[in-house]
Amino acid sequence: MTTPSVLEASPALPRGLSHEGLAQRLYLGPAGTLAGSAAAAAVASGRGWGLAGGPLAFAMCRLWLREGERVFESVAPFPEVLEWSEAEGEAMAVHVGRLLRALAANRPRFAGLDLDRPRIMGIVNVTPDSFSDGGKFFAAADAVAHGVALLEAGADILDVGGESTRPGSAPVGPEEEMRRILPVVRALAEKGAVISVDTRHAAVMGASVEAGAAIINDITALTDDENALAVAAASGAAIVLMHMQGEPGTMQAAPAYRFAPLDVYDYLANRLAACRAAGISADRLCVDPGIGFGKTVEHNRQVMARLGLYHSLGVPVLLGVSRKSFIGRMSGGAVADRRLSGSLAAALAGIEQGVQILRVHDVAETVQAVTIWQGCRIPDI
Ligand code: 7PM
Repeated sequence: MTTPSVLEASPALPRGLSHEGLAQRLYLGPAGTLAGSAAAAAVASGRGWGLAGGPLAFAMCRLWLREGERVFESVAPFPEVLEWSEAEGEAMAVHVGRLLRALAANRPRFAGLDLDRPRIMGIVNVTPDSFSDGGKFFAAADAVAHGVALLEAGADILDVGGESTRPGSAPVGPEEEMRRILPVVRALAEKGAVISVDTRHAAVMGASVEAGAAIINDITALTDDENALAVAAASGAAIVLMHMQGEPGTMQAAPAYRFAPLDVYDYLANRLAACRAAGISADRLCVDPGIGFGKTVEHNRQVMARLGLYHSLGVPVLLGVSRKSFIGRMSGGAVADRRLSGSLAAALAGIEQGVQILRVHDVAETVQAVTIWQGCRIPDI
């Protein structure tokens, strides 16, 4: 097993640590999830809490504490966590209470969708390989047809993107991006689909929402374009804030973290705070740990194994693992079009940890996998 040297498994909760800023270095998540009648029994007996208002519950907590460059990782039942936090002082008790409430609280509808069951976001790429007008026209028509097929396969959301974020790729300007995606957004929105737009450009965000998009999905979490925060706020749309370290062109060169799961958490917490300060209400926000964006295989694995942590941010969690290179690297080098089974396995690992939205290429296959997972784990819904 490759445990990072910064991480120390702590058999007992560390005691007597109280000093300035301690609460801000304490993180909380569920230690695994219960489902179906086990979840119901745990909640009814007071031994467990519902997770994010969904059908899963948790009966034990995971706890992380940053201590300089080290991270203590522990697991404890609720009463012990509560007793521990009170013994550590008022600030810690308040902090732990806040995190526990955020973990458990009902999530309101996101872009009009109930999050009482996992939602599937299908990927619609509009990236013409021809620069003739004919090529662009056919790219739009193909993208609309693909979007319609994904809706028929059971997609709840269509994520329309016109800029390739492939590592090493040249950025696309906002005008070209709008020429590519606006006809597609308009056509699919007219069919009643919930449209998300994968862009980091403020002008594209504004025009896409005008054209009917309900969600802005920004891999830079509204940091790349100086107008993005204001435009997104004024648009009224729902927003996905994704974590990325570095820039698509160079992000895989040398990703480095103190401890990736917590560094990603801190980044997302800061971006949520920036959005709230810009007047965006919490019910419009969603977070995404950004698997593959400035992360080594080991960083991706560390984050994937701790997805429950992000529920303590109090908003829905979106996960994008579909066909990503870590799946190839973890399975003997499978190329992108041979990563379906690994993608489904990673998606279910997310569902097991209460992720509310999955961003995928293979909608029909993912719907089947999630349906069967639910039928076996939560037979009563
Ligand atoms: C090349 C590299 C092509 C990476 C495509 C990609 C995500 C996203 C993308 C994600 C959210 C891909 C990515 N990935 N938006 N946009 N979350 N919110 O594999 O994981 O689709 S582009």
